[in-house]
Amino acid sequence: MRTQVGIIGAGPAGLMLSHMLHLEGISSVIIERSAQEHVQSRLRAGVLEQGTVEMMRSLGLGERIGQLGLEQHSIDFRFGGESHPINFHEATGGRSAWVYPQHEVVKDLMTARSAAGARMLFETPVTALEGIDGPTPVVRFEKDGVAGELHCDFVVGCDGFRGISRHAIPAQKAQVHDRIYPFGWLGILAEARPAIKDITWGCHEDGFAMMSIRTPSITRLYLQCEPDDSPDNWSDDRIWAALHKRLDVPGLPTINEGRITQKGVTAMRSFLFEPMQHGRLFLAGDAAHIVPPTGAKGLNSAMADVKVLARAIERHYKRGADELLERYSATCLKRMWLVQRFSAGLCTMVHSFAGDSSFVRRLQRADLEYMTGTHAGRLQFSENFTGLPVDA
Ligand code: RFL
Repeated sequence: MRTQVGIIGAGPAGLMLSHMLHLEGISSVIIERSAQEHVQSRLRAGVLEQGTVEMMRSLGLGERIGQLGLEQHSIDFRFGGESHPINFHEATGGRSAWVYPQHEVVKDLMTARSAAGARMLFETPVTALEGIDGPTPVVRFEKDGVAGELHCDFVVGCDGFRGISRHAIPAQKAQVHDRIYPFGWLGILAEARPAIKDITWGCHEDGFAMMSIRTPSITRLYLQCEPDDSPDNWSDDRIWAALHKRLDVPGLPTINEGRITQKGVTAMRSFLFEPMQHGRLFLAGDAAHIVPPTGAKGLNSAMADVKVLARAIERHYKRGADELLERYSATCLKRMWLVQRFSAGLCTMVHSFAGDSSFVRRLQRADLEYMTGTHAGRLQFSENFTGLPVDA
C-alpha cells in the first residue's frame, strides 16, 4: 500500500490531520490499533479552546458544536468558603471555551473522513517504522494476524502517550522532560443537573474537586485521590460527601446528586518529548506531550500541533518549500512549553500536596488570590485558558 502521509492513530490528532490534508488534496492512510467503536466512544477531554472551535468551524466541522456545544464565559474558583469567579470572556475581550466532549469531536471527524472515502484501517496495530532517515519510510503493521506495509513520503505519529512512534527517534537525539504528580483524579459521570452552568473548581485543604456541565442533565465531576487509587475505594456516599465538602460554599446552590454512571481514576503527569521530528517522522499530540488535565489542554494542544503540521506539509507539496517542515518541532515546542507552564502551574496551585508546610499552603492561597483577585491575574489565566495563538 502507498500514500503520501502515513498516520498512526485515529485519535483527534490523526483524524484532524487526515481531514486537513484531504482538504488540500494530499492523500493519507490512518492506521489504528483499536476498533472504531472503541475509539469513538472513549470518554476523555471535555473543554475546547476558542481556537480549536474556530479551527473546526473553518474546516466544515462546526455544525454539531453549534447544536450541542455549551459556550462558557466564566469559571468559578472556590476556596476559603467563598466563590471567586473569573469571567474569561470579558477579560479577553470576547474569547470563550466550549464544553464539547472529545468523543463528539472524534465522531465529527470520523463522519467527515468516512464521507470523503478516507482509507482508515482499524484493529491494525503498527509494529515498526523503517527508513525514516531516508526519502521513503515504511510503516509495518499487522491486520488479522497478517503482516502488511505502508510506503509513504512522511510518517506522522499521532499514536498517543503509549504509542510506538516516538521510540523510533534515536535515543541520543531525544530528551524527555517529565513530572509525575503524587495524586490522581477520580472522575465520575452523574445523571444530575449541574448546579450552575460555569465550570467550578474546589481548591480545598482535603484536595481538589471539579464540577463541569456535560449536558443540561449530566454532570462531570472530579475528585483528587491517591495516584494508584481504585474506584472501588469510593462508594457513592463517600464521593458525594467529598464533593459537597470541597465544592459547596454558603450562599450558592449546592451541587446536585444523581445516579453515578461511570467512575475511573486518571494518573496525573506532565511530559514532553523533544524533538518532535526526526527525518521523515513527525510526532503530534499526546505522542509528544502530556499535560495534567487541570488546564484542559491535551486535546487542544494536539489540534495546535496538527494545524502547524498540515500547513507545513501543504507547503512541501504545493510549493516545494520545506522551511515550515524543518521548523515544525521548534514551532510546536515554543507554544507547548507555555502550555506546560500554565498546566503545571495551575495543577500545583489547586491541589493539596501531602506533607506541605503551612508556608507552602499559604503561598498556594496567595497565588489563588492573585489570580482571581487582580486584573493581571485574571487576564493571564484567561488568555491561557481560552488558548494561546498557534503560529502556523
Ligand atoms: P489519543 O487520543 O490517545 O489517540 C492515539 C491513538 O493512537 C492509537 N495507537 C496506535 N494505533 C496503531 N498502532 C499503534 N502501535 C498504536 N498505539 C496507539 C491509540 O489506540 C489511539 O486511538 O491521542 P491524540 O490524538 O494525540 O489526542 C490527545 C487527547 O486524546 C488527549 O490529550 C486528551 O484526551 C487529554 N484530556 C483533555 N484534553 C483537553 O484538551 N481538555 C480536557 O478537558 C481534557 N480532559 C483529558 C481529559 C484526558 C483524560 N484522560 C483519560 C487521559 C480528561 C481525562 C480524564
